[in-house]
Amino acid sequence: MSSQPQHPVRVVQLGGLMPFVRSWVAERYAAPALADLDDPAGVEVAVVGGGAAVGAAEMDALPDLRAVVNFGVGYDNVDVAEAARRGIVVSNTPDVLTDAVADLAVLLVLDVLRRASAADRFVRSGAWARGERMPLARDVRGAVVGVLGLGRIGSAAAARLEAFGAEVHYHSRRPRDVAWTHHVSPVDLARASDVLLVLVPGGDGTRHLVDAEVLDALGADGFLVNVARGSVVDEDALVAALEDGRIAGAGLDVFADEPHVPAALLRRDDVVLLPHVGSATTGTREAMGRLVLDNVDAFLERGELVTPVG
Ligand code: NAP
Ligand code: 8YV
Repeated sequence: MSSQPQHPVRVVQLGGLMPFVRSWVAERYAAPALADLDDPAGVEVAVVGGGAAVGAAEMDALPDLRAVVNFGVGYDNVDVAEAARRGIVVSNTPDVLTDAVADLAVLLVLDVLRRASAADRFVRSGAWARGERMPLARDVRGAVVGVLGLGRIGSAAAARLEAFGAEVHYHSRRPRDVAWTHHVSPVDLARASDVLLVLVPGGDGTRHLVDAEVLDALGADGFLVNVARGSVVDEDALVAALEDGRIAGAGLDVFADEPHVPAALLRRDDVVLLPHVGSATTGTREAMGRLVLDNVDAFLERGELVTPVG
């Protein structure tokens, strides 16, 4: 028997939505997964999660599609230009996750400087009990943190880090009206930084913005922290820089080919590796889910999105 609801289907689910979001969307709109859709006619809204790609092929499969509602502030998974050509609007989930992601960015900056994860491994391995000593770490106070992408999350992370006594520098294409020091390029920012904190959007415009030249400018005492998208960092260049001792270490929440992490990184004690958990708290993910529903409701009722991109 078909799982198809009896009334016209106006909303479908695409990609790796979290189970509770799947339930919310399924209950509220009787929205099936795309794979379970018998007839695409009349489907106006696609709710997408988990960074699942929405490009021409997905749009071709849904000829009446008018809105893509993305679970996540980053929407590099959606071909926005192709959507615009077809008159399809796109929304994301800004602001509601800013604090959680900024907290995680700070956590990684503190971890690479103070070596908390490495120290945890040190204790668990029995090294402490054997009388070995942890190497000394670095102070956060006085460290220059260079924020690459001073947007919502970058600004929130910068304010937190300032409270820890770090000195904030940044690069965004347009200087902001802030007291922090602006640099005209990622290389200039990296040269001035002890920690380069990456918080630009992903996508074609920022692909490998952090390349070998930027990593060399960061230098042998510098750390890279990436909470943005794996595509922003040239991962091969990062591995080479770590292996050659041309940078001191890295804290990474995102990777080029998630969930795959290069084996060369898994072996290293000078990197902190997290499984893309920037927004992964119950409260934040529920707030993102509610904003997704608000966007779908607004589109179905009035043809508008609450948080359109662009
Ligand atoms: P946002 O407010 O749009 O901030 C992005 C900033 O990047 C802006 O200040 C923008 O300033 C700058 N920027 C864009 N392109 C740039 C370029 N080519 N060179 C230099 N700067 C550039 O976005 P947000 O809400 O802070 O989110 C930032 C990103 O974080 C998201 O897009 C997403 O990829 C990532 N994120 C990750 C997680 C996670 O779980 N790890 C969670 C949430 C978000 P200008 O336009 O002036 O350059
Ligand atoms: C989510 C994110 O993990 O919002 C973003 O851009 O990267 C994270 O909050 C992801 O979008 C979940 O699909």
